[in-house]
Amino acid sequence: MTEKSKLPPGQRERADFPRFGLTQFAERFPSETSRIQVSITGDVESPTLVEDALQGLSRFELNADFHCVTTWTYRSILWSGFRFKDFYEQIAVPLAGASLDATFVVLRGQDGYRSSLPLEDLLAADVLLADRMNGEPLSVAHGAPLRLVAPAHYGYKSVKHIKQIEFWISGAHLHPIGFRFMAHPRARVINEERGQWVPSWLLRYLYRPFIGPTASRFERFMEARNRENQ
Ligand SMILES: Nc1nc2c(c(=O)[nH]1)N[C@H]1C(S)=C(S)[C@@H](COP(=O)(O)O)O[C@H]1N2
Ligand SMILES: [Mo]
Repeated sequence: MTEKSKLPPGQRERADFPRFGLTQFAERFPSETSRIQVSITGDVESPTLVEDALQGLSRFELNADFHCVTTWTYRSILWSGFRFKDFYEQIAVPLAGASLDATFVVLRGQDGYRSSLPLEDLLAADVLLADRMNGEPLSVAHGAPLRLVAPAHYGYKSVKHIKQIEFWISGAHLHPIGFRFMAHPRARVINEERGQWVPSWLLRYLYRPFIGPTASRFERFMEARNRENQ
């Protein structure tokens, strides 16, 4: 089959893969872009800083479409990295002593961004902690040095520049960024779980006008940063 699969409900294909997010993150950047350092905290026996241990996990490649909640989809990205499931089973539980009763996970980026998902969703075979994209080390625009890739969920769950992963027994630690209606606890693309309380068909129309200006803003700040670093 060479024919492309159908797009999920409400999504439209975009020709480029923009740097994207909530407006306030356009001008924030990670301070460390090459060295991976992830601290494991929350309901754990011993909070642990993971550096080299990650490289001991099996490497996986994944080809996936990327779906932003604002309705743009960029198709067929080749990611490379480590399965979250392996990170959980081979690092978080044995090294940090993450509670076996943990059900919620909060991920934090160096730019102050955060998101959460049920642990169960993160254990799916297609969820990666990715450090490479399309055969190259992850760019700063797309999440260097390490990002989550959870293709079954809207892009806002795929935290870039990961610095901390928290395992929690209760979901009380879930404090979404931005307006609450924008944060669905699972945000599965196939079920069109865009947000809470506001129907998804309405969110499609609310979000679409912001795509162009948001992408431009993120690009402008990225270019400014590149100029500064030259
Ligand atoms: N650290 C961090 N992660 C983030 C964001 C962000 O602003 N900061 N934005 C989220 C949103 S809303 C989307 S759509 C994707 C965009 O990923 P991209 O910039 O690689 O296209 O990253 C998600 N992860
Ligand atoms: Mo997004």
